[in-house]
Formats: sequence, structure tokens, C-alpha cells
Amino acid sequence: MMDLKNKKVLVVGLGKSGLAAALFLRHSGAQVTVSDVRSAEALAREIPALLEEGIMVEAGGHGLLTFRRQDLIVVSPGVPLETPALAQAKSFGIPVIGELELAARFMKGRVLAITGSNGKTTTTTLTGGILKANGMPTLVGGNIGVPVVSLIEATTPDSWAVLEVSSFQLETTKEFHPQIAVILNITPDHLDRHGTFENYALAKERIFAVQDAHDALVLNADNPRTAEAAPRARSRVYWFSTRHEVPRGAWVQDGRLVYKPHEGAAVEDVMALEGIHLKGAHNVENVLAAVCAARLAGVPADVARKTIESFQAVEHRLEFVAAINGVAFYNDSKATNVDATAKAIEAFPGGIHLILGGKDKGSDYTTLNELLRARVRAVYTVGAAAAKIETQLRGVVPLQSCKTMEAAVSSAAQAANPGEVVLLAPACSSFDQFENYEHRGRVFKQLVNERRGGSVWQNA
Ligand code: UMA
Repeated sequence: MMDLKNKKVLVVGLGKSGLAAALFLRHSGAQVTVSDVRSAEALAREIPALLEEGIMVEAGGHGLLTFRRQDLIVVSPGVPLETPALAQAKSFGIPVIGELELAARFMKGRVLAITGSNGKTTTTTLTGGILKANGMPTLVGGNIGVPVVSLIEATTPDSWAVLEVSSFQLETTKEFHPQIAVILNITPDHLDRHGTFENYALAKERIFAVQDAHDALVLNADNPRTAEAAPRARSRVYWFSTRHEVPRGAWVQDGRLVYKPHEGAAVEDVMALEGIHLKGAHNVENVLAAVCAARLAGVPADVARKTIESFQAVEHRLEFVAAINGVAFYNDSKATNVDATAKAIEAFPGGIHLILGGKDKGSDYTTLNELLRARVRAVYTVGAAAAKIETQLRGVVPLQSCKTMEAAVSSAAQAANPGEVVLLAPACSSFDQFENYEHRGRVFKQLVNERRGGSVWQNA
């Protein structure tokens, strides 16, 4: 375990992760500075508490000198490693790690980590729930919204930390060592940050970089780029598939979810597919992954089944909001990339009024063309990416330029006929108009609920 006493440590970025990391480092005896591009005014809420803890704050930009003076730099996941001050500090040999790696060096117990382009939060929540239901001391956190650093204190030699991990967090790991790692799928996302799809995929593969023969890696047999990772793993590879039997792992057979612990073992019947109350075929994959990971952690199949049968959609993931005049409204604000939007569209047979847009991440929206033609009645664009989306989708589907969420909900609700669906699955991140995807989802839900004559708070 590294000794932080009197070490000069810089935390870059003062969001959720930066704040948790700075406090942990300070409480561990380090001399901590935090640097953020936001102005002191914008950070007015955070600064007093930090100063009180004896943490120094650099606001309004990243100073080269501030970065050069450190023994260690802890970077928030949202800060690109190419940021000039960071790149320069690295070239001077100052170690740069992320918040996940910092946590990994201090956590006790075992780690079950889940990554993927889509489905991470649902699978992490479900898997954590299954372990808890089995009476195992379980902590859930990571990209799901709870910095891993904030879990350190609660970990024990017996605990399981079930972590959602992103490519941003994995990019800076060195010792992060999950005993069970899951890659749900790898499809294009965050190309603005990682440059190429392959760089992004390789960042995801870091989830098993430190694993050895005692560990397990769960991979999606149906997703080509995920399956390709298998030969690089030193750990035992398990598979899941909705399409065919796998040598070991979980799959769907005759409408039932089954699991095989190892080659030659008897096939265990886990549950009927009807027992899954989550919408969309992609959620069957998420459930298969959760079953496989939970069985590997030692949970009996029956406990997994009971938890899955009582599990409902996580907020902002194909969440049913309301039915107004026969039109169903669904909030999939977490569909922040094109593949997630495709999966959301696939969850409905047709009659979809789709709200698209937000902050573009270098995505290619034309990959949606076929699904749009087959199932979507009209697209309502919002946010900074609207012009690009309209250019790419012109002629494919009727488009309506709405700019704001309010206008989009209003136009879509007016156009939709009974039996049709208004779906927020924007294929973009939210940071152009909202604080984060949760904020965007809440605004959408509030606008929908206002249409049925109440506010979301009264009706909830
Ligand atoms: N900042 C700088 N310099 C920069 C860029 C940003 O100072 O060059 C500052 C910003 O001004 C802001 C802070 O950094 O004050 C934000 O840091 P952050 O973006 O790392 O955000 P956090 O609040 O710490 O949230 C992060 C994750 N965010 C990202 O990865 C973008 C959250 O995932 C995660 O829940 C949280 O840590 C706890 O682990 C969100 C996300 O969008 C949900 N993740 C991406 C995704 O799921 O697609 C990966």
C-alpha cells in the first residue's frame, strides 16, 4: 500500500470523483491541491469546505507549475490525458493515476468489475443486488455515480465491491485487479476522447490486464469486438450468449436461461425468460452477464433468479414514465451513444417518436438508418448535435428541429397517436444543455408529467 503521508498530491477535476479523492488523500495525510478549469465563482459551493480541510484550490485553469510541483497526480475520469499540463507533468516523470486506481491501492476484499459500452449500470445494480440477497457484504459503486474512493473505508477482507467501470477510468489503471471482470459489449462510443474505436476497445480490455489464472473474465460471445479479447486474457474466460450454447457460462436455451460452471458439467436451469421484467433484448444479455458473474462469486442460481424476478428498470434506462392519451413515454436518457439508441429502438416494434441530440461525441448517426426507417415515425432534434444529426438523417425519416427538450416533448406528444411511443434515447451526452444525463432524464420526466396535469413530484 502506498504511503501518502506528506506527499504532494494534485487532484485534477473537482466533480464527484475529484472531491472524494481530495478528501481521502487529505485524510490520509497528503498535502493536497485541487485544480479545475471552472472559475472560483462556479466552484463557490465546493471551495470553502476544501479550504477548511486544508486542501488548496486552483480554479479557472490548469497551471503548468502547479502540475510540476507534485509527487503524484490523481486525475478525474472526465479529464483527457492529453490536457497539456497533465501531458507535460507526465513527461517529467510524475506518476498520473485515476481515481479508480487510487482506490484500488487501498481497498480490501474482492472486486467484481463490469464494463461495456452499454448496460453497465443495469448489470452492476442487478449483480450487486444478487450478491446482497445472498447475504454477502457488498458495496456498489464506480461510474454508476459513487466514486470508488468513497467505498474504501467500508471494504473488509470479506467484502465484494461490485463496480461499474468506464473506459475513462480504466485508461489510467495499473494495479486495479478484479477477481471477476465482465465486458458486456464494445461498440463505438467516446471517439472524441479515445480517437479511434480500437483505442477505446483497448482501454476497456484493461479491466483484465492484471488478472491471472485464479481470476475469471466474463465475455459476450455475441459481440465480435468483445469476443476478440479472449486470447489476451490470462484469467479463465466464461461466456454468455443469447444465441447459442457456450463452453462455460450462461446462455438462452428453449426460452430459459441456463448456466454451466465448467466444460463437462451438468447444465443448470436458472429461470424462464418471462421472469425478466426489463424491456429490450439487450437486457437479456445484461441478465445473462449478471447470472454468470454472480454464480462465479458463489451465489446459488435460485438466489439469482429471485432477485432478477423482482428487479425493475433502473432510472433513466428505458424507464416507463407515463401513458397519456394512449401514448407511452419512455426515458432512456442514459442512451448516450448510437448503439444504446439502437437498442432502445429495438425494444419497440414501431410507432416511435424519437428525441435525439445533445453533445456530439464524434458519432456516426447514419448507422441508425435502417432501424429509423423500420420503426421510427419522426425524429425530434435537440441540443448542439442537432445540425449534424439533421444533415446525416435527412431523407431517412421525418425530422423536426426542436432545439430544447421542452419543444421536443411538446411536438412529439402532439404528433403521436394512441398506441405509439415517445422515446428519449438521445445518442449523445447531455453536457451541452444539462448537468448530466440524470438531470436531462428528470427534466424529460417532469415535462411529461406536466402534460398529464400534475408535476412529477405530486404524481410520483
Ligand atoms: N475538468 C477539468 N479539466 C478538464 C475537464 C474537466 O478541470 O480538462 C473538471 C470539470 O470542470 C468538472 C470536473 O472536472 O469540475 C468533472 O470531472 P468528471 O468529468 O470526471 O466528473 P465526475 O463528477 O467526477 O464524474 C465522474 C464520471 N464522469 C465522467 O466520466 C465524465 C461519472 O460518470 C461517474 O459517475 C463519477 O465520476 C463517479 O465515478 C458519468 C459519465 O458520464 C456518469 N461517464 C461516462 C459514461 O458513462 O459514458 C464514462
